[in-house]
Amino acid sequence: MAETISTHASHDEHHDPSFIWKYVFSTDHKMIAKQYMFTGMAMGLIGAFMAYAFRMQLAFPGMDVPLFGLVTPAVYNSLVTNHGTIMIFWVAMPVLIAAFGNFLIPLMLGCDDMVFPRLNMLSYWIFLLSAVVLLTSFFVPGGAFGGAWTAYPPLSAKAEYSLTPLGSSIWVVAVGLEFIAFLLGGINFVTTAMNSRAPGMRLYDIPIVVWMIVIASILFMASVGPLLAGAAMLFMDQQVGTAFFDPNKGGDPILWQHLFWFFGHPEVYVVLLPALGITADVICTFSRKKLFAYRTVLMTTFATGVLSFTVWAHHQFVAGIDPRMANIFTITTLLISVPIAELCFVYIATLYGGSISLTTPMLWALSFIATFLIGGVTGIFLGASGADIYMHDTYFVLAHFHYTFYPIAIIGTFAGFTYWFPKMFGKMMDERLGKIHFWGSIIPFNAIFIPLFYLGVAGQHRRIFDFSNYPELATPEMQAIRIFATVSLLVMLAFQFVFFYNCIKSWMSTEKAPDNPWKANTLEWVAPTPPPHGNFKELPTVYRGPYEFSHPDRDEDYWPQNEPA
Ligand code: HEM
Ligand SMILES: [Cu+2]
Repeated sequence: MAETISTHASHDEHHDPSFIWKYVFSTDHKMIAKQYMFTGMAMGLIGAFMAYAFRMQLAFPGMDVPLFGLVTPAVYNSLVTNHGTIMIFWVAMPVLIAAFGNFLIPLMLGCDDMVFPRLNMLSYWIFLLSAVVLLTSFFVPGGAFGGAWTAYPPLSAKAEYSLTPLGSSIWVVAVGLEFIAFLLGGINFVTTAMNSRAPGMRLYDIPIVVWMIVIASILFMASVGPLLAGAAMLFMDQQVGTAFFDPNKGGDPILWQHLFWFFGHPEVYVVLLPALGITADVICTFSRKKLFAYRTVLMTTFATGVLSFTVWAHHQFVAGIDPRMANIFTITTLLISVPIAELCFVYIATLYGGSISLTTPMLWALSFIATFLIGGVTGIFLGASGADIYMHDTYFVLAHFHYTFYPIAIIGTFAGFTYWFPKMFGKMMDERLGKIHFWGSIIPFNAIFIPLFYLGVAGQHRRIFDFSNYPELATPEMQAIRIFATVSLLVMLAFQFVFFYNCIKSWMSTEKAPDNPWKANTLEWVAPTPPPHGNFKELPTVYRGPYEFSHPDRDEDYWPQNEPA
């Protein structure tokens, strides 16, 4: 409470904040959202650059990769490990939850800021510190951690088993700091959504994207505890001489796998839910309809969250768990595909009969459904323990989870970014460039990963540095497939310049975006563009459902079904 009061006081004090107060020590949720967004995107460039370096190595083993240099076996491992870690913890998390959550929650709830603005700022700075700590590991003796993003002991636990003893510990510390940052953020998000809504806004009037970010925050906070404890134990194994995970001294490496995946599977839903929410809102606006079966979607999301805590051992079918246990985890895994399939149908039902306009954000949102469906359907194969024993740790798994993470981290981000760009930066983006960027990303993405399903079924193992060392896996026609995937990646990366050019061009343009350019019906578009400190000229009163907010710019012709009966 004290926090809230002091913020209101500071609203008055800092009417004309200096550069430092405005951009560095800002407690304004919109500025913190941008800080998270830019940091996340910068880390995304680093993660993509790593993918470029190791995919070049896979296509042309032993070559001096342009702009990077030689990829030795140890460097390969570090790159793959940190690519995975960065993409999930330092890209998907900050962009989807922290950036969109910070930007949207107060605006969509019709309030002036987060409940704990200073905690919010602290969260960002701890997050930035964690990113810096992680990146320093590339410059220490031995290099960055190379024991995979899942950090299984014994490779990760003991100096004598690891090529990167110092890098491993820095990795654990960085991940721990990152978790703390998101714990602080999660507390803020949940409290704000529960306590700080505009007058008249019931829980059922909260737009689905806000709900999904809030539920994701709850999932994160509920799952991260055991892993934080596990990280502390791993750190002690590395540096203090304990043996929690060292079987030679009575420890149990499988314990780590349980701690990791008890967090790791819900974590997939932590990043998935915000992306699903963003997609839902974009689809509503551009099909001119409200979300189909809103309350059912909300209940489904809660149910998915609970179920996501019951599937973790599907990652451990080959770790020697009892086959009867494996059956149980097979069943829960197949069960969790039901609510996700339901959400896909909800999207299609929302589109059905709508007046659809294929803007750039809408193209991204539609492609989310198509690509995520491939990720989900291939997951059903892997969830069945019998099939997984054959496919485990092959490129089939790799292609499967990229078909879930790419829609989440990349498509979800671009859908949300291109949709809310006018509100965030006060300018419109160029639609033509936006569409070129869309097609230039989505076609090469499929060209990279569809062949990898094939390689996986053929038995190609993941995390292998040079397939010419494994003649049974490196037949000539398979090398051609690897080269095809790498070239597709180069094409995709080249098209990202179109995006950056579009951002800069739009941002520099002198033409101001209107307050509600898409004629959307959620509350954030009622605020002036870009929203000032404190967001709304006067706090709005809500008297309709989440997708029926009437606003000055509301286009009656577009929203016929929202008229009160
Ligand atoms: C930009 C396009 C991307 C490409 C071309 C790419 C490519 C790859 C490849 C080839 C590997 C496996 C290397 C090996 O096992 O030897 C890999 C691993 C991985 N990638 Fe990606 N990736 C991309 C984007 C992403 C995104 C967006 C995410 C998540 C949000 C992600 C998460 C991961 C994870 C978690 C791993 C596993 C790391 C490990 O084995 O420890 N990747 N990626
Ligand atoms: Cu899982």
